[in-house]
Amino acid sequence: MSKGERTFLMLKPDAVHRGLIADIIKRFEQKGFKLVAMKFVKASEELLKKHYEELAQKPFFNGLVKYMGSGPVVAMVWEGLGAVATCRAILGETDPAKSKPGTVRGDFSIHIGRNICHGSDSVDTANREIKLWFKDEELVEWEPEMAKWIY
Ligand code: RTP
Ligand code: MG
Repeated sequence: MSKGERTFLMLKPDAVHRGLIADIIKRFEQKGFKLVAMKFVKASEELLKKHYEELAQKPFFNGLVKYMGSGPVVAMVWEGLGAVATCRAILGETDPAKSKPGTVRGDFSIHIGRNICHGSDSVDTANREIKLWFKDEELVEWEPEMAKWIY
């Protein structure tokens, strides 16, 4: 694990439509992770199919791609020690019904098909997803003033 570990997070269309963008981003910011990149986009079907390519054979795949393309998303890269696993923990379980209160999905959602926010499931996946959603020059190099109070 390094302080430079990066993960890809994405607020899904339900989070955007429900006005939850700030509330959710706030949790990763308050934790102490560093924002490296962020964009507000309506993703193409092609991009979403690539993003979820590992799930292509699942019965819910077409519905998932349709939902993810039904409105804008907020795509982000966050960095910090253990960012991949800790951000997944902040999100909760895939199924909101199994997510504890205090997690994003536990607090803001009910249904597995409308679960608010995506987080990469491994460092390798994160690297693949970051490349898929962002150009190198969109990843911002900066040192937050607070960093010395976190590490
Ligand atoms: P995500 O990739 O969106 O962060 O979610 P995840 O890792 O927790 O779960 P994953 O297995 O990657 O599934 C991606 C999304 O597909 C929907 N899903 N529906 N049984 C179902 O109906 C089902 N299983 C998964 C969820 O919206 C999940 O977030
Ligand atoms: Mg996943």
